[in-house]
Amino acid sequence: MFNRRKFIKASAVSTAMLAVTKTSFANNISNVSSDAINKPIVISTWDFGVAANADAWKVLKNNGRALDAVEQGVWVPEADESNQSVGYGGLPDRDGKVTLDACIMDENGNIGAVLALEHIKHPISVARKVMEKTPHVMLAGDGALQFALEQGFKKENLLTPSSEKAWKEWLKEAKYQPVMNIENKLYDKVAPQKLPGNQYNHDTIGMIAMDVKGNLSGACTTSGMAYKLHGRIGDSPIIGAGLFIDNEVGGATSTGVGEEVVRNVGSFLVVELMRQGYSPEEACKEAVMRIIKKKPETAKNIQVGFLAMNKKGEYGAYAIQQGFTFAVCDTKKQDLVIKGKSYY
Ligand code: SD4
Repeated sequence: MFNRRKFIKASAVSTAMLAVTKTSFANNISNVSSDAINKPIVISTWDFGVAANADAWKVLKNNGRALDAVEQGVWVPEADESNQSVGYGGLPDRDGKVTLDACIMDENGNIGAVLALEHIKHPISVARKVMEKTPHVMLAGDGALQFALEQGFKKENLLTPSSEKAWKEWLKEAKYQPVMNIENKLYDKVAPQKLPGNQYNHDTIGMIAMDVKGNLSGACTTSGMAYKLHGRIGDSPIIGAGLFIDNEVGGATSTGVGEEVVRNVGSFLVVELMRQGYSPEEACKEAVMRIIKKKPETAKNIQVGFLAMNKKGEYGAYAIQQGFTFAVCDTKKQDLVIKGKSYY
């Protein structure tokens, strides 16, 4: 039988424990002199994060705001036609439509997101407009497009000839089988970007920056899983799943099969674990372990990676499969690419 007294006792203990661990990170931070904090700094997912960080850095090094840095930074892969997983040139859904997901979060907990937005090259900027110009936090589909056009964004065809070709190739078998282990199997032999479009069907840019004032912001933008059902949304535009920022603690972002990230509210989990004193890498690892524990069979064949940074400017990552990389740019090094650790 359920013993209420025991339960009250147990929850009191765990709340107390939480309170202890919770204060530990905050104390940690207040004990660190501002000089010891690694700032400004920007980190982002995958190798293509190097070019994105470089543009974010232009803002950060001029004492700009982290929010402007992440928006400017992720513009780079969004506009890059050869990047088939973000923005213009992204691989389409199974109906041949390029639908984009993006979200942004600032140091004050302000958020904006667009879901399944078509025809707009820079969904991250539409997400920012949602945040700044509307009483809402998310706009989807036609409504998001209508809003973007009203805000002066240009309507464009985002399906490039090479993505269209890859889609037509895919239609021959029309098998939805995300190639999650590209990096795992081929990382050392072929840069993922060089793979034919029909094999290269995921990767997203998630970016977290801390400016000279020590404020954090993040952005996440993607064309989502290639050949998804029309209207499918992954983790990337969902605050708490694909991105989360808490200016007292740190920020986290994710890449990979969004369904599993959403199921575990991944990025929020990573930030909360850092609040309890986990290092960024430990927090990312624990979030990955939740995914594996919940769906061990699924996890064997998919990739999910988390990337995080805390208020000291320490960063770390962890993924299910090998091959997850992230890029770092700070006062010491501007083009660092790090191979994240992984479970398999
Ligand atoms: C999604 N998380 O739509 C995105 C895709 C991705 O690496 O990141 N792939 O589920």
